[in-house]
Amino acid sequence: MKLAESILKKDRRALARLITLVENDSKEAIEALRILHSHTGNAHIIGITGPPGGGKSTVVDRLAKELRSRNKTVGIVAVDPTSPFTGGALLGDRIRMSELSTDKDVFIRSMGTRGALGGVARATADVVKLLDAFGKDMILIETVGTGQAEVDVVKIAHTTIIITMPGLGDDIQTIKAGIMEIGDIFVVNKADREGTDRRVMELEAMLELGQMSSSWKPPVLKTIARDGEGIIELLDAAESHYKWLKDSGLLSERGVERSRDELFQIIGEKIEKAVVDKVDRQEMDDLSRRIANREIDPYTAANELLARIGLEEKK
Ligand SMILES: Nc1nc2c(ncn2[C@@H]2O[C@H](COP(=O)(O)OP(=O)(O)O)[C@@H](O)[C@H]2O)c(=O)[nH]1
Ligand SMILES: [Mg+2]
Repeated sequence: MKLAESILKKDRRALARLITLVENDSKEAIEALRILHSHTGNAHIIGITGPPGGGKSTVVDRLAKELRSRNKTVGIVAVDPTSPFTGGALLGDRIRMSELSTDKDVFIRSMGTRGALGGVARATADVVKLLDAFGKDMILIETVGTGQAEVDVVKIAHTTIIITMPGLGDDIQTIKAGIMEIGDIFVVNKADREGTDRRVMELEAMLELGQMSSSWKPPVLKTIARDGEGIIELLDAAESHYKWLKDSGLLSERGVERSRDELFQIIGEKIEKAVVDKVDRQEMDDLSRRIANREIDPYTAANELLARIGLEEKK
């Protein structure tokens, strides 16, 4: 209770401590999240993804500065589920070098896969909730756009920004394969380099082929994040997207969908835990072996286990 109250009183150290508890899946964290739930739902959550080295961290740093000049408070979560050696500088390092590091209205947290027991997407979602309850106006999540874990991370966001750059012929393929569908705004960063306009045209052509059903047409913007160019337009586009989500009713619709997913995830975890508490490891292994040996089918086996907690399906 004390920690949740401290969050509402904007105690930054309590926030940092609670985030660690969330990452470790502790009981105290759940208790705090329970209390804080009614204080969430006010932040605009932005996911920023794309291939390593494209300039995500630089864009995040610039966006945060622009937000501060608009008097908005900022939370930043940097997620790297893959490896620390993905090319670009670690966000923490980049921010530490910038004037944001001393701004008490910018809260920065890096997350790895280690410690995230329920999966990195789940831990990130809870950390974002804490930042939301704390009262951050905008929350920026940076993650490398390469795999399913990262796509799951980005799904937490209201607005997804895909960052790419000119050159590197292959990475447009990577974007196409994985994350093209989830982009609300596309950015060609490093617009100081040759090939920028071609990359913009490629993206626009790909977008023409895709999502025709939505009334939101993802814009393709050019930035030179290193020099802060195009950042105002990018932030304006993100805010237009959020407004569109609200006006179209999609924001609340997606909120309900997300809550349903969360509800079933919690229920699933609770049932699993209840079963695991009742059945010892040896028995679980034996049952799994019998399924593998085709001595019993998994439906019957599951029903046997569910019977131990009174949830078996009656014939
Ligand atoms: N030429 C140029 N370099 C940039 C620009 N933005 C970022 N960079 C550089 O690109 C490298 C990778 O940037 P970073 O933000 O760490 O990329 P990330 O891996 O996507 O987070 C760094 O050396 C940046 O200084 C830009 O607009 N133009
Ligand atoms: Mg980065």
